[in-house]
Amino acid sequence: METARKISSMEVRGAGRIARAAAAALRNLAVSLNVKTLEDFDSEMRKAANILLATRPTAVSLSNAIRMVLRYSADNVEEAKLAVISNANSFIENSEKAVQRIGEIGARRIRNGDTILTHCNSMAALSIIREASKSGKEIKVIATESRPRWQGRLTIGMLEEMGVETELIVDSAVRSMMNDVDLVVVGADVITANGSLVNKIGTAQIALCAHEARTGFMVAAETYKFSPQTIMGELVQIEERDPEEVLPDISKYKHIRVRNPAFDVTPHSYIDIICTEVGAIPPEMSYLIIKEKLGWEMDEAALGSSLPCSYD
Ligand code: RUB
Repeated sequence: METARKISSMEVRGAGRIARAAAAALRNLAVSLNVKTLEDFDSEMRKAANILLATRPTAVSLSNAIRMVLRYSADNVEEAKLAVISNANSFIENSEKAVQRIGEIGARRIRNGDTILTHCNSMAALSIIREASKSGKEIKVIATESRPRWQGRLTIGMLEEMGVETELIVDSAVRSMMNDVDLVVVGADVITANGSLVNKIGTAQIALCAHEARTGFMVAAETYKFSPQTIMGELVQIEERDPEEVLPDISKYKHIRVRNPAFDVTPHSYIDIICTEVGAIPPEMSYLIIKEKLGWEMDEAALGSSLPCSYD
């Protein structure tokens, strides 16, 4: 499937974007499927969902989106198709609205004259920066390169378009800049039940520096980035990518092993606030978000079923 290839190769990347792309792919598949029975429809949808799920193992947004799209009950193929189309369209629309809302809520915490440090390329984090700038606050952004995939270059491109004063730094310059930073704002791939954050590799080091320098640390995360599975004790799988992303001529070396984890875990104790579309919450409230917003997922997670059923 083309969307799965694009997500694996990171042509489509970022937790929110991959979730929306997966929802759109399932919707388009539903439209194009030429099957006679509900069983066949269901099985084709599940097959596609499993291919999408395997593309990037860390982002819970992907499995949350897939569950939301495939949550339907229908008496025939036509009804099932309509339900998938409607679920996918609502997920995409709500997800885009959530990013906008996070921007509006998070921007209130940014003061005129603030310097904000951001890492990687997060639409939710950039939404906060965009709204703060649009509301007339004079702000400066420090963006990290985010090696090995250089997502920082995407970020500075977007900040350039917004007309926000920006400095680009190498990832290892974070500590030496931290005393000039008022607030760190990053996105999220996963928020666990205890409020810890899984995000682009390097985020945990930045949080540690911010903590030591007493600089605020804010996470921008839509509620579908929260992981119901972690309530059931599941650990978040950290994606380890191709070593050649770090060392392209690795074949020259006989005794060198390259490690390339794509994400790391920031403890909740280093996070001041998580800005979601339903409000800015302390990390300790993450359990409530999972319960209230994603509560229906817990049973499935508890039962260990991989995907919801399409019919009763
Ligand atoms: C992207 C990354 C982003 C989050 C949030 O990693 O870590 O901070 O996904 O992004 P990758 P958003 O480039 O490996 O996908 O706020 O856009 O969902």
